[in-house]
This record gives sequence, C-alpha cells and structure tokens, in this order.
Amino acid sequence: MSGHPLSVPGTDGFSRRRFLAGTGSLLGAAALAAHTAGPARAEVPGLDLTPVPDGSHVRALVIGTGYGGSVAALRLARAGVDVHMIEMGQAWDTPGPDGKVFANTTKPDYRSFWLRGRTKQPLSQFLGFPLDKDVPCHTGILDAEDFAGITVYQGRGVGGGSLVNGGMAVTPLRDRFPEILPTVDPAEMYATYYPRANAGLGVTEVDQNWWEGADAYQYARVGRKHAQRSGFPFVFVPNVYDWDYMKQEAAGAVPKSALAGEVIYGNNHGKKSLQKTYLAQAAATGRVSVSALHRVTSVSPAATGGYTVAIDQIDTTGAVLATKTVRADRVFFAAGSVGTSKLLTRLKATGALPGLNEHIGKGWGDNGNVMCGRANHMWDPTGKLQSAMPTAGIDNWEAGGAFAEVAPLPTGIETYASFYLSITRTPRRAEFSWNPATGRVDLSWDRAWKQTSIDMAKSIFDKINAKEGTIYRSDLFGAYKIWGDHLTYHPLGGAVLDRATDNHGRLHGHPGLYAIDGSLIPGNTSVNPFVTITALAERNIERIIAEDF
Ligand code: FAE
Repeated sequence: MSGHPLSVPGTDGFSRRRFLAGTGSLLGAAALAAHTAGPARAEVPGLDLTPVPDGSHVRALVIGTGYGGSVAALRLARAGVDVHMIEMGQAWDTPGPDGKVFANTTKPDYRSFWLRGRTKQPLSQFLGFPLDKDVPCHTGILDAEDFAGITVYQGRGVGGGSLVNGGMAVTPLRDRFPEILPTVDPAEMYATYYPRANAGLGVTEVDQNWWEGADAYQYARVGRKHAQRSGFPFVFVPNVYDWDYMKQEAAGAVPKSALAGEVIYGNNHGKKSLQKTYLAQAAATGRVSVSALHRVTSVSPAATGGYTVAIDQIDTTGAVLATKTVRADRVFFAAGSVGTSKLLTRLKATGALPGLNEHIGKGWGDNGNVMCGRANHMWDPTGKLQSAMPTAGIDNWEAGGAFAEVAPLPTGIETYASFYLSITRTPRRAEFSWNPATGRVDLSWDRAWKQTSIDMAKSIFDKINAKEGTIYRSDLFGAYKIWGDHLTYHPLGGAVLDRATDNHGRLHGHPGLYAIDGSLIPGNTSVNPFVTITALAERNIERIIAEDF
C-alpha cells in the first residue's frame, strides 16, 4: 500500500508560504503549510490522538508504536478489542517553520535528536571536520541512547523505528532461521507470517532496469562491481520505499525525499513508514487511540485485577506536565528492545513485577553492527546524488559471518567513498541490570567486543581493498578511526522468547503481560531486523488473541 498522494503543493502554496515567512509570521506559515503541503504531512488519517485521561480503564494497553506495537494494535482492534497505545515520542503530524515535518540528514535541527543539546550523528566527522553541533533540547526523532560501551540509535515518535530507518525489508534466508529464533517453527513463519508481514509493511523490490540507469544508485553499482570482482555474492534487498515516487523524484516531478538524502531524521515523502501501513489500518478500525508524548514509567498488578500503569505526560522539552494512572486488563510491552528491557529490568528489581523470571534483561545483542567506508580511486566516483534508501548487500555470511549493506553517503558532493553497514554473526550478548545508586538501568556491553564483528566485516573489505588497490576511510568516525564500532541501529533481545516469556511472548509470572517487539529476539537476525520483528509479532498476536481474549 502506498498512501502518499503524488500531487504536490503547487507554486501557489509555496509562494504564499514564503510570503508569510517574509512577513515574519512563522506561526502562520506553519499553519498554512499544514493545509497545503499534503505529502509532507506524516500523520495517520483518522488516528485518535486524544490523550488518555487520568484514572481511566482500558482493555488493552500497548507501550510503544513501533513494529511490534503496531501489529498488536491492528490485530487486537480487528478482533474487536479497543486498544490504547502510549508513545513517548511525538505524533510527527505538524510541519516545522520550513513547511516540512522532518529535518534533512545534512541539516539536523531541533527535530532531529531526542532530548540532547548537541547532535550525536552516527558519522561524526567528515574529511577531518567534526560534524556535530548544538541544537535545542527537544523531543526529536532519533534517540542516540548512551550506555557504557555502546550508543543505541532508536526512533522516537508515532511509528517508532519506522520513522528513521533505511526501509531495508529483509527476510532472512530460511536455512539461517533456526539460528535466529530456535524455538519457532520455520515452516509456519515462511508459509504464513513472513508473507503476512511483508504484505502489511508494503515491501517491494526496486525495478532493476530503472536501478541500472539511475544516477542515485551509482554508489550501489560501484558497490556491486567491487563485490563481484572479489567473488562475493551481491544481492538486491527489498525496501518499503515507494519506488514510483522515487522515479518521480528522479524526474523532478515531485518534492525530493530519498533523493534529497532524507532518512535518519525522518522522511517527508515516499517511505511507507508504519504511519502509512499498519497504523493507518489500525486507525481505520476506529478502535485504536494513541497518547503521544506520554511515557510509561511503571506497570504493577492492580488490586482490582489487571495492571496499574503509571504514565508521565511530557512536553517537547521533556518536562513532565502531568502524571497519570491507567488501569489496563492487559499490557503489551512494545517499547523496543531497549525500552522494554529497561522497563522490565527495573520493575522486576524494584518489586513492582516480582514474578518476572531470571531471564529478564538477558540475551541482548547489537545484531553485530559495524560500519566502515572505503576510499575509491578517482575513476570510481560514487555520485553526488545518492538515494538514502539502500537496495543491496554483500552476503558473506556463510564464509565470513558478515552481511554488508551497501549504504549511501548522501552528502550532496562527490566523496569517492563507498560506505557499508555490516551485520555480523557475533556471539557477544550483554545484560541489563538495575543500578539503585544512579536510578538507571545499565547495559554490560564492552566496546572491545566489537572486534569480533570488525574481523567478520574485514572478511569482505580486506579482500575488496586488496583486489581494488584501495584503502579504508579513516575520517568518518573520528581522526584516523576506520571502524564505526561505537554504535548499533539494531538492538535486539532483553526479554527473549521462550526464556523471559513463553513461546508466544507471554511474560512469565504475570498473566496478561506480553513482550511483542525486538526484545524477544536473542541478539541477531543475520540481516536487518524489522521484517522478522513484524513477522514474529504477527505469529504471537494470532495465538494470544485466539487463546487469551
Ligand atoms: P521500535 O520501532 O523501536 O518502537 C518502540 C517505540 O516505543 C518507540 O516509538 C519508542 O519511542 C517507544 N517507547 C520506548 N519506551 C517507551 C515508554 N517507556 N513509554 C512509551 N513509549 C516508549 O521497536 N531495520 C531494518 O530492518 N531495516 C533498516 O533499513 C533499518 N535501518 C535503521 C536505521 C536507523 C537509523 C535505525 C535507528 C534503525 C534501523 N533499523 C532498521 C532498525 C529498526 O528500525 C528496529 O529494529 C525496529 O524499529 C525495532 O522495532 P520495535 O517494534 O522493536
């Protein structure tokens, strides 16, 4: 499903907006833009955004609006259950002063980062220059959440990670599945739940004929040439971007989005985020409402049955406006691997949910993420126009334990650089623990553990460099630093399936509590994770609805 109109705000809307801005009426400009800039609106038509009243009772409460949460909400609502979703991020339905909902990747501003006064860009340097800058502290879209050994990047807002990710929608090879989720029947996943997830997410393949000639994918074709010359399998991967829209971007017929480099701070057009797929369908049931800028702080058994959920309502500076208590018959933890793990770890340690078992907070992994760039020769330009939506990868999983996404470096200038995000088969797993002294949840990740992932990624890039006579870039992650080993985009685990929960996500010890997001997956999916998170949620919610409601 597509959902975005291909019609664009005409010159009329644009010039009126500029006129208003010129008269100093920024507020007026934003308000007008909200009515004229159709495709820039990210809100879900019909979604009830009425904040939950203090003291209310809900049948099913979902914490978080990412993949797991959206699947749960849609399927519960279709089964006739009223659902309320609590989302700590914004609704992302209001354009900023520039008429756009989301900021551009090259120009982060107050919309870009979650409650930090300075950006923390995944690529922190370029050609020796630091890229980070001060921004107003705001409930922006990308959270760079720091733990002792790793920064975990996550999406914040209605739509969760779907708002900021690259849209790479990869179903793992079936013979690798038993390694990913050993207690799940592959037959049912590949016959029913992966196809259901792919359909629900609007996953499609790029038109390869168009791709072969598209300026915006020159970087990917260079990536293919180098991979193939070194004997590595080069694979196309599906995406949730609307390829027809991208073709129109390339033709100059619509406002540019992927071709303007939009990705990690949101995508104003073209990408089918959850707002356009699962959440739009959930809204259409009339049974789903969302409290945005509301953060769940506690869940505990209620004396009258069900659970008492404590919620902070916050403003866009993060200040608490109100504290609410809601009673829910059933609660779905879909706050993402880190969000769900942090909540459950604290609630177990502080006695709010004493029945949770010893597996809570364990089995967390980074999907083996590590980044690097290569410096190409002058005769191998990667193009100054680079689509922000990746379409391909280099698969050396069997031989070297690495699957490398051929990623864009959408700087707007020719960099002669090839850039890669590798997913590796690292065995490293960390654990969340409650720290009463700081009142925070810590993660036991050690930066040195990334060496395993670097070695696996080198199984691809050392060979390519040797073959091509090229070298690694050392100016992207710090001065003379080759490997982006400080971060992950793919947090997984912390409430692992069939350990912290039963084999369908029911948390042990507290009937009516479920985990239904990336926290269920024990640390690695061999490819980008959101299709697997969605498919597993589809599998689990079907059983939960059939047996528990
Ligand atoms: P997620 O989507 O993170 O949703 C959790 C939601 O819960 C968020 O909206 C939170 O704000 C909210 N929340 C957290 N705590 C609370 C609380 N206490 N109260 C209320 N709300 C709360 O979870 N994956 C791919 O497969 N392909 C890609 O191309 C890709 N690219 C990525 C690029 C970037 C920059 C990033 C950061 C991630 C990327 N990912 C990609 C990962 C993917 O987005 C991620 O695995 C999923 O979003 C995780 O889905 P969950 O449902 O687990």
